[in-house]
Amino acid sequence: MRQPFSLICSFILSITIVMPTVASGQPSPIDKSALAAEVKTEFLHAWNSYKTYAWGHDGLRPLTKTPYDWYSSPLYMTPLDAMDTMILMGLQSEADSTREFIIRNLSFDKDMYVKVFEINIRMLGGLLSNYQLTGDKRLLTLARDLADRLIPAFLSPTGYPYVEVNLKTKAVRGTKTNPGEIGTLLVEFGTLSMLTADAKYYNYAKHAFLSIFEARSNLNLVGDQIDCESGAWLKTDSHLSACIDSYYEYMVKCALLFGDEDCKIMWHDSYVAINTYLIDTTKSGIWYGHADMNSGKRTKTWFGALDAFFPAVLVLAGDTRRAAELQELCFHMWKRHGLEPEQFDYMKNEAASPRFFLNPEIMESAYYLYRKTNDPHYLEMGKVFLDSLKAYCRVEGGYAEIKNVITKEKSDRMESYFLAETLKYLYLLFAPPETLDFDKVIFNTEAHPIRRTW
Ligand code: DMJ
Repeated sequence: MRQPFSLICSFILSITIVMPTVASGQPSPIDKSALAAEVKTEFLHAWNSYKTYAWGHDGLRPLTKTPYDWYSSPLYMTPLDAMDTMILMGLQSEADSTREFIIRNLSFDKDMYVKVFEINIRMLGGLLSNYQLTGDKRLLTLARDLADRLIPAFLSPTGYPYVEVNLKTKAVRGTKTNPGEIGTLLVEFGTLSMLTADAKYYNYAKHAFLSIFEARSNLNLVGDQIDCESGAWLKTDSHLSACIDSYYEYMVKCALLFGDEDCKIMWHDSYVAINTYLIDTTKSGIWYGHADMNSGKRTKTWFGALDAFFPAVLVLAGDTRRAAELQELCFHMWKRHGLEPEQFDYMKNEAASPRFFLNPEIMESAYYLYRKTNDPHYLEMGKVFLDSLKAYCRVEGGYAEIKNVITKEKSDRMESYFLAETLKYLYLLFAPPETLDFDKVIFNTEAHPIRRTW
């Protein structure tokens, strides 16, 4: 087993400057309990829409009011992903009946290929978190069964998991992977090891994580596509966005959750590289852009909805000042079009990819910053996010993604993470702090809180 947990508060890196708590001293004009109740109402709108139009399936298409499944047979992704949000919101009987449904119906004994990354963060993370919240051992049994079926994915020549694995036959496919998919397994697999006293889960995920870190360039950067059989980099663009984002997130989180010293070192080296090559000081502020992993040359002046996870990670890593500065830029990106785009060109001050997938990251960062600083500014920010979501994404059949943040044209999908993450973080931002002890949990990248009970 790994080293004992080291003090969360002591995880402040030498290169960071910690900002003192900054409460304005002025009474907040924001009515937190009314806003928490409003978020809960919106959660129920989305959840009841799923129940009415898509029950028994993975997700809801809110415009046509029809269900969708990821694979040939449903894995009940929305109910499993949403269950711990219900618990935190005090929707106990809803959570209990959802849990019974999952336990009675969910089986992983299915001859179908699934995406290792997505199934890990949504389903394994959801099962573990709900096990910890309820003590229902049947959830841990399901979690272990799922992890055992995912393990064949790790049996590549490099130790990087294949993209997909067949849950029944153990066959694998998909060799083009990325640091995000390789490095976002240890919170869940490591937790399973701790809860079952079986080190193999930790070891597979840790080996993959260390191996991809070892494939970094001389500049300590990673690219955004790599072959899991040859180990060759296929794309060398380096950034904080999709395909890399949670690779960095899990360095910090695993250092805190498991006291893993390797993860702490990986983060330290990576953060220096990020602040050397990705950081971009512009007239509008200090952004993080794209650079080539080998030359360090700027490739794009893009930052996007997914990159907005980074302030939250910086709060955890102890760099609250940088987190607060970056969150202001994220907020600017949101306000520019009234919703944040998938990609924002910060030099042109406009959307580079105008889609919006109901993403949670910017709310997650607002929540972390509010818990850390107690500054009501983050509550005001949260209210803007909630108002925009209601104005542009709410439809009769739930909440819809947006094709174009400029025209606000909608698209027919509501991902399970809208219930697992987006509305959870918004709720936690406004809810009383005792709803969840922020200092005692680590959220996986799908917002499933994990408590260090070992
Ligand atoms: C979620 O599935 C997870 O947060 C993941 O890490 C990347 N982002 C999506 C939602 O934006």
